[in-house]
Amino acid sequence: MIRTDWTRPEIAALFELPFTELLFRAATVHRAHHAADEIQLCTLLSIKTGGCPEDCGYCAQSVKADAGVEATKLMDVQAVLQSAAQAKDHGSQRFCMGAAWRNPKDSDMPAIAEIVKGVRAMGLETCMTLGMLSPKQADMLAEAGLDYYNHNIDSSPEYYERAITTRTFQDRLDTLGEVRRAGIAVCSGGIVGMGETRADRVGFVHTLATLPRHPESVPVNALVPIKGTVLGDMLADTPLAKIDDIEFVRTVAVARITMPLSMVRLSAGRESMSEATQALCFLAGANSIFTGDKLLTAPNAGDDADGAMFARLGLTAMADEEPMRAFATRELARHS
Ligand code: SAM
Ligand code: DTB
Ligand code: SF4
Repeated sequence: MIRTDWTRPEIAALFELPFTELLFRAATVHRAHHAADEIQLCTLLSIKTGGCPEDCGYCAQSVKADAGVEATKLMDVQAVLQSAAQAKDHGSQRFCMGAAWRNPKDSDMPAIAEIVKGVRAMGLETCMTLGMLSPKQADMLAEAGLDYYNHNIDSSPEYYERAITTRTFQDRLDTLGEVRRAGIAVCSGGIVGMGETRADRVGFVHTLATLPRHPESVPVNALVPIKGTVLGDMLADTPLAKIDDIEFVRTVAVARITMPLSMVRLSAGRESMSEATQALCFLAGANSIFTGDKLLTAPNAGDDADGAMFARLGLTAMADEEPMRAFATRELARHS
């Protein structure tokens, strides 16, 4: 059954289960709704890097960070399409494009729409993450054929304002509401390992699992501690604050149990994660990753390492997500 009425105590109780019991339950839910050995492959491209006016404490692209990221303008449409073609050649199914904006300007929208149309025409699924959207901008993206919009809630409502002060948690929820209303599939998740507590991780999963409809994609990022960012420097000074792998896997498992139909993406942070930890995440229900050797600004595991890991673990690339997406959309509609 698909529930959107989870309570915080129920979610806390899942986190508290003995680890093997939690994994067993998550793997059972996963197998009921997904092919457990199939992993969706997505590729990221930063189409507009750096110089962002927001102050997200984890992000190298904020003007407040001193992480050596050079600010660029929005990439040319043709350059984006070239990069998308490469991603397709490398077996990617979804092309996710990120811009370091608080929100897009209306004057950016025609170029963004052209990019969406071009990438879609290559047979790739499209995802954009551009910051906050006005209702009109959400409609324009839907009209251009955008499949997914990524907009993370990042943490619990309580922890959010400690990581970011230039916008509110409610701003995030408002944009997610506009994306849903416009008929674009929702990709929303967050970051684990920012120094938040277990209660914050409970609040984070609770917020997503009690949205009127669960996000179709739920990225779970492990903080990539980047030198020159507030949180990266804080973790460098207090290494004990680093999230432990078991707690990260628990978060993935609880996301899987509470949002059975969603694609749960093991997102940033794989580069410094052992294969054993990643394998536990896949067992716990993660079924999507970012491939390629770069995320937005930070390094990613890379195709060679991932190819070897897939061979070792007996995982396969999801052939075509479309049937799964149609299934998930139908099931979500049936239960909502
Ligand atoms: N500017 C847009 C926004 O914030 O909505 C889109 C790009 S932003 C970089 C997308 C997401 O990447 C953030 O919401 C955050 O969850 C994730 N992210 C950014 N820096 C990260 C880091 N150092 N480690 C892990 N995840 C990170
Ligand atoms: C998401 O949840 N993770 C991606 C994507 N959505 C846009 C971004 C990860 C960024 C990691 C840090 C960097 O590359 O700067
Ligand atoms: Fe800007 Fe997004 Fe980075 Fe925040 S996470 S500073 S909004 S690019």
